[in-house]
Amino acid sequence: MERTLVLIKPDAVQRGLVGDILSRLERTGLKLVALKMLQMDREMAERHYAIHRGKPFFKGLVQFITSSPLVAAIFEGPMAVEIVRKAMGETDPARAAPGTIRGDLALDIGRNVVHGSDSVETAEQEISLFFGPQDVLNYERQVEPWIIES
Ligand code: D4T
Repeated sequence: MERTLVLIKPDAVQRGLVGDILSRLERTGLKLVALKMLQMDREMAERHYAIHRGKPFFKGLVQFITSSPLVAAIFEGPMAVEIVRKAMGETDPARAAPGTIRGDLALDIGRNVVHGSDSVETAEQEISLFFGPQDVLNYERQVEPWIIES
């Protein structure tokens, strides 16, 4: 069982795409186990994107990700990391296949609507930046329709 961190980035929140993106991810069959809306500050953004420190796009990336609220989520399930990466499509929307989140919705590489962890190890670190253990909820996913007994 894997968990992965998803960020629905500020451009997607501003464009009203949160529901669409969450829906696409839910339809992969992965289970949503944590969800929150927040605005990242510079320190948090620099930690999240530490691997890109020193790259030419780092400053713009931090500015963008802190510019307005985003939505953070954890999806859980077998191969969650790979399934989310496939659903997102390539980093550069120009290269992302139609049918993927970025292929259908993103405008350019700097505003590519969504983030997903790139490995199980990275996911663990990224999740701990956004969520505490108490934020991750445990429930059985019902595949049958709900029957409410009166
Ligand atoms: P994230 O981390 O946002 O899920 O994106 P990816 O995992 O798909 O891609 P990444 O880590 O290589 O890039 C992180 C982030 O930086 C932006 N970026 C990237 C950019 O603005 N210019 C660039 O040239 C690159 C490579 C987009 C995503």
